[in-house]
Amino acid sequence: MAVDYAAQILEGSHRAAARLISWLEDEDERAYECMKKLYPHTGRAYVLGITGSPGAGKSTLTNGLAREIRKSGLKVGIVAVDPSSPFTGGALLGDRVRMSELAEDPDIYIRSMATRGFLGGMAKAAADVVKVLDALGKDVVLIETVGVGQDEVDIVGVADTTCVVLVPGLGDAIQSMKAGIMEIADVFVINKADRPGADMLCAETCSRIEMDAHLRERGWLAPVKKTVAVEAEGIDELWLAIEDHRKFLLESGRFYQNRRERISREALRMIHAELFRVVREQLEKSGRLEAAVEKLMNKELDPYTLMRETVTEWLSSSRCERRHDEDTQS
Ligand SMILES: Nc1nc2c(ncn2[C@@H]2O[C@H](COP(=O)(O)OP(=O)(O)OP(=O)(O)O)[C@@H](O)[C@H]2O)c(=O)[nH]1
Ligand SMILES: [Mg+2]
Repeated sequence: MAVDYAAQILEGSHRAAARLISWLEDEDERAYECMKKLYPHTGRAYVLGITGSPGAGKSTLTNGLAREIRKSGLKVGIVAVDPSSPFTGGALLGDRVRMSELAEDPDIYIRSMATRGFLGGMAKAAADVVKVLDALGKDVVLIETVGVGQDEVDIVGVADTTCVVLVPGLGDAIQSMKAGIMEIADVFVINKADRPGADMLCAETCSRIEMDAHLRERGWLAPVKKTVAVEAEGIDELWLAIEDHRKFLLESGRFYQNRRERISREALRMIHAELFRVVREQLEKSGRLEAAVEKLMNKELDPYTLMRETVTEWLSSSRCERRHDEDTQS
């Protein structure tokens, strides 16, 4: 192992963190050696997810929140997931320009991530990057994600507190929201409150929350906060609401319960990805995948049988290997 980025990261080196994240993006084996060393130093940072539709003002809010959090001396890490999504086209440059003001602060670290290229999926990638920023000594890690598709829900699994950003004037936002969104939001943000319809949207959101018996059972009713992110209005109040949620999690015991669930999910996801990689590699290298596909095409084999047989054979062959290893060792 040539360079020990782990040691440098633990000393707070942004440069080393950037290198390690690139290794993670490239699925470079060396990344995992570093991650192993960092793992015992993770779990300290508070993770805040900011999600919402494209253009809702998530980056502007994230920027504002980072400034607000810095006022109390806390160090901040920012992960912007897929700023160059097909939905938002040229947003990357805009993000860079706005975020660059923050980049001058040595206690803020910002990383943009494209969703493509991560074999283990977006959630794993984000979880890894959060761990790096955590080990780097950031007290709060903000993750910005566009709330589209399944990934959004996965991201929630990474965050301690999730803020869902809504904006007036996008039609009946609440109606068109996917069912899951009420449940993932710990705090609602009505951004662009300078626009008409903000009060109405705020009232609608509040009554939706209060009517939902299922949400009441959680013991936490998501507060709804109005902001004008471009004017930095309402950000201080938003941060207070986030801190309230953090207190609620700690006092109710939910904090540790959530983190336990997260660790369990993460472990399963990683095992799943690794098993898949190993089995796939074996099938491809041995030419058995090609042979099986040929049979599937000709209907000499069905995928259900293939699935079961592959797993059974793989298990027995790895058992044989283990026995062989044990025999040669003794
Ligand atoms: N009027 C108004 N405009 C805002 C407000 N907040 C953000 N904007 C503008 O909305 C646009 C999108 O803001 P971003 O912060 O890039 O939004 P985003 O949600 O990060 O966008 P994507 O990452 O591309 O999904 C920008 O032109 C902002 O200047 C606000 O409170 N009021
Ligand atoms: Mg953005």
